This record gives sequence, C-alpha cells and structure tokens, in this order.
Amino acid sequence: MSYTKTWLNYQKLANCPAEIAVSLAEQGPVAESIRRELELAFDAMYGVKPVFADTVKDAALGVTFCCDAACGLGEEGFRVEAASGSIRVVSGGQRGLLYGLFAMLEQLRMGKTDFALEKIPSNPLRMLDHWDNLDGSIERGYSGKSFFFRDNEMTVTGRIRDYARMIASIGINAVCINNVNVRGVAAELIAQRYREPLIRLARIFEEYGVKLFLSLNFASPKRIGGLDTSDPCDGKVRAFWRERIADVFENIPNFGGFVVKADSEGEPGPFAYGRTHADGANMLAEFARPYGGIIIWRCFVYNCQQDWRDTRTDRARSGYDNFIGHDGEFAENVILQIKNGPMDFQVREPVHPLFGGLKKTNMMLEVQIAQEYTGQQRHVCYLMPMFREVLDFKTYCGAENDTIADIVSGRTYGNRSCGMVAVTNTGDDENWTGHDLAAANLYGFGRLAFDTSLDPEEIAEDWIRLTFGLNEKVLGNIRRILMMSWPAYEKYTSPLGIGWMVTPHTHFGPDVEGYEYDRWGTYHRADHMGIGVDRTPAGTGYTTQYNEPNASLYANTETCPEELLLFFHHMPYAYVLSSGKTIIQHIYDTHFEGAEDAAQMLALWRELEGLVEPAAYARAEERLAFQAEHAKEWRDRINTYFHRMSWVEDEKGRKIY
Ligand code: GCW
Repeated sequence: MSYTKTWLNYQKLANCPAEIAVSLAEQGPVAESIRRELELAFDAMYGVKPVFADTVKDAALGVTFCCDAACGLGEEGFRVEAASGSIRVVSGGQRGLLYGLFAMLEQLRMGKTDFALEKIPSNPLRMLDHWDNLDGSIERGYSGKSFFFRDNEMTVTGRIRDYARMIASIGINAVCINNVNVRGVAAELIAQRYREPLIRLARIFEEYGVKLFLSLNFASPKRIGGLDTSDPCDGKVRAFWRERIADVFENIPNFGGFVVKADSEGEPGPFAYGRTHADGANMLAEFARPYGGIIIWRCFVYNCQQDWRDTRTDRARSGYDNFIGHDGEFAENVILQIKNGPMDFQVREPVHPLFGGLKKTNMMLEVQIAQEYTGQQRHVCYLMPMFREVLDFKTYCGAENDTIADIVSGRTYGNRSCGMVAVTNTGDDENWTGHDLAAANLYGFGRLAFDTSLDPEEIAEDWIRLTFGLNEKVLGNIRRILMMSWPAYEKYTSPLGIGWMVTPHTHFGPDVEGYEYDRWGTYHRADHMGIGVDRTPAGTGYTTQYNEPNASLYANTETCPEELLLFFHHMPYAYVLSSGKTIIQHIYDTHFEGAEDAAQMLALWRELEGLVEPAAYARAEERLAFQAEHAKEWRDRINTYFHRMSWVEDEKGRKIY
C-alpha cells in the first residue's frame, strides 16, 4: 500500500541554487542516512543532486557537517548557522548532525535562508511505545494494522525505514515495538524465533539513531522457559533471565532495553511470589546493566476488581500507594514510567502525584497520542496544549526545578535515565495516523519531547506548513481547528474533570453509566443531588498525595481549579461556579458549545477545499463531518442524563431529549 509523506513532504521551492556541495566526513549508518536524506530532499526541493566534497567553497549552496566532540552540544545537540548560501551544522555526535539536518531542512522549507539555531534535547529519552500485537492488531490502535507484525511474523518492509526517518526528524530516539500486554507468541520476541527480523529492524532504527526496546512478559520463565515459577528471587529464574537478556543484547544491535507492565490489569508480576516491584525490576536491571540497558517499569498498577459500593478504595490513589514506599529501592538503570494522570489518559485529569512524591527514583512521563479516550483519531483532538499544562505543573518537590518538565528531563535530580514516552498513534493506514490531522500529535510529541519549552501553537504552525505548504489561509484555518480541538472535546464529553462516560471496552462514544457500576474503579458518583468524587481527606484522601500547597489547594472547593472540581469533590448541581453559572447549567452550556465548536471545525476545514491536496482534504472532511454529528450525540446523551438526574431545566430552554 502506498502512504503519505506527512511532514517530510518535500516540495519544490523557488530560488533553486545551481549546484549544492556538501561536506560530511563522518562514516557509519547515521552518516549514510544523512547523505540519503540530503539527496532525497535537495532533489525534491531544488531539483539538484548534492555533490559530496571535502570543500564546499565554490558551490551556490554549501553545507558543511562538522562533528566535534568539544562543541559543548553533546551527542544529540546541534547548532545550525546559515548565511549567504553557506550552512554549517555542528554537533558532538552523528545523531546531533542528523537532527541538525532535519532542522535545517525545516527552515529551508519554510522559506528561510539566513538563520541560526541551537538545540540540546531536553529529555535524554524520547520514546514511542507501540501497543502492536504479533497477529497485526494494535491494542487501542486507530490507524489500521501494525507495520511491524502480521500473522505472528515480523514485517520488516520499506515502510519501516520511512517510519524511522519520520520519527528521527522529530528527535525520537527510542521505540518499543510490541504491546505492553505481552500475549501469546509475543513472549518469544526475546527468544530465537524472531531474532533474524529483529536484527534487521534494529539495524534500520540504528541508521536513524533510534534504540529498539521490547516489552517482556514477567512470567516468561514459566511461559517459554519451561520453569515452574517466575519468582524473581529464584535461582533458576535468575539464570533464565541472565541468559535471555545477555543473548538479546549481544545479538541485537543498538538494543535499548525492556518495558514491563507487571501486576497490572491481569499481567503477571512479582506480587504472585510475595515480591515487590523493586525486586522484579532490579533483577532484570542487574542483567541489563553490563550492556548499558535499561528497564522501564510501568506504574499503571491498581485494583481492577473493585466493588462500586466501596467508596474508600480509589483508583486515583493506587499508583502512588503502590510505589511511594519503594522510593530509593530501584536500581540506577530502572526508570518508572508514570502516566500523566492518576487514572488513564482521560481528557482532563490532574497530574500524577508520584512525580512530586518520588525523590530517589528515575521517572519517565507517559502520555498517549493514540486517542483512546479523546476521539480515537476520528475526532480531531490536538493534545500538545494538554501536554504543555502537564509539563508546566509545579509539583513543589523542591524549592526550584520542580515542574514535571524539570523532573523528567533530569534537571531536578541530576539524573540521565528519564524522559518522555507516548503511546503512539500510527498504523498501516495510508496517512499513518487514521485522521490526517492526528499526525500533528505525533509530530508535536516529538518536538515537545525534544524541547519541553515549546509553544503548542508554534508546533502546530510548523506542522501545518511542513505538511500542507505555506498558504496563509490553510495555516490559519488548520491552526484554529487544532487549537480549539482539545477544549471542544472536553466540552462535549466531560464536565469539570469527570471522565469515563464512554462505552465500556471500546472507549468510544457516550455511555454515562458505562463504567459506573463496573469493577474498574472509574466512578463519577452522580445522583439526583450532585456529582463528583470526594478525594479530600474526608473522602478517599487522594489529595494528601500531593505536596503542599497543592494538597490544600485541591482539597478546598474554593481554591480547587474549576476544571478539576468534580475530580476532587462531590458537588451539588446547584453549586455556583466563578462564571456565575450553576454546575448543571455549566454542563448544559458546555455541551451545546462543544457541539457547536465541532460544527465550526468542519466549516473551517470546508473552506480549504481546493487548497489542500484532494485526497487528504476528502479523508479529513469525512472525519470532521462524523465528529460534528458524534459531538451532537455526546451533547444529547449527557445533557439528557443530567437533566433526568437533576430535574433542573436548561435556563435557555434548548432541546434536551
Ligand atoms: O488505557 C488502558 C487501555 C489498555 C492498556 C492499558 C495500559 C495496554 O485501555 O488497553 O493496555 O491502559 O496502559 O496498560
């Protein structure tokens, strides 16, 4: 199947230089990628094949790549200086040159000829997690099937190289290719069965500076090792892992390590043997350490067998409760991977309190650009504004350098095992991400992970120009669509921090009580008087997991940020918000507004007919039209539910079914 070029859609530019000379002394797989990319890009942009030479003096455009360990930019940082037909790209390593190359191409494509840029990546690890299964399906995948696996075999095709180029161009340096739920034959990815294609895949990733990671099954000693236990303290189990891990690192080039989902949603883990997460993670880390490998251990651990009548158990508390007591116990090459919020990638959640709690543990921020709960790539929902808020959140873990961005970039504790990871949104659809506009989340995540200080709107602008060209109308309309999309989605799906009103299992479409009386710990507790969960010390006590002043701020209805009011408090429908509206009126108003916003996004897109490539126009038009209809369904289902619960009429007398 053919597929689109996304933001690497190199278009012909005006003012082509007559000849281009490039000086690049480096050798090796990454340097080769730089050469290939230059040939591809300059041919498409200028119709000129670059000449590789020792000196570039006489060419109309001369590009010099200079690898200099003493440049102070590190192996991944770069400086690009362009003036009067001469461009110099400097880095301490080849990966930095590769990032510098893509940054240079971006500038040239946006019509700039004289510029200077210097960037050192904020986060050591900038990672994508695929939830791809070996049969080719993707858990929570909304863009077709896996391009890594099909029918229990690996598929190492030309598409993988294009994928590697795409993600390298935004600074991604690590990818985990298989689902954290390691089922069936996936457990054998660490055995011989998939060795040869994994080596080929790892070599392609290596050419683009991307480390390969695998998710492993903690019960592998039993499942594939023929042992009768997977107890991490058992001698035979340790021997199994020592051998397996050594074998993987010694044979797969450029291998980064393992991701582990343990004792979570039915996945096996150390609990079965009376061992702790630290026992489990450290055992694996010990065997990965000689290879510089890391173990990424997920903190998404909670009781998924809850009785809805139990109002003391609180899923929001569980990540913190499970891990805080083990602060300082994890090995140096273990990183705890923590979701941005304490629940599960809802459209609005507070920031996970573990970030401010752990002081002696490596941490990584996990976000989800696969839009599981935010419209599944059939709705537009540009998530960078949400991630911006998360990164800027002050945890008060110390007097300074206490934001999430500080913690995960290593500024707070001076560590290098940390970073950001996104559950990714790609598949084998022709446009990679199902919705053409969802590619903005992939692009945006990479850019933001590379530079956590970026403005979401500027990222959006770059993405639009690089994908759709430089037309001002196209830029303006798509920017508006993207920037209004997250607030709109929140308005028509969720009031004031309430999540989960979705169809069980699929997580798509409204079902206000879908998860209300289920075992997953996901309640909004709406009754005829009010709605919300009391998470103050008088309720579940979740607010106490935050450092002061956050703990008090959230516990008090007067100071609790309103967008999270119902996450932290059970409030009467008649409670008056700062807008002067009651909660029930706010619910009605936001739902009507959200549906109008969705209609407006469609109208904005329709103005672009003829200005964007027809196939892309048609694909997105269809989805935006669906979104506008679906938003009405959300509006009506939610408004009707709360009207029937509260018996309060809409002040504006609009249609509520
Ligand atoms: O969001 C939930 C998803 C599960 C997923 C889990 C996790 C991979 O519904 O499908 O499992 O999170 O993060 O492990």
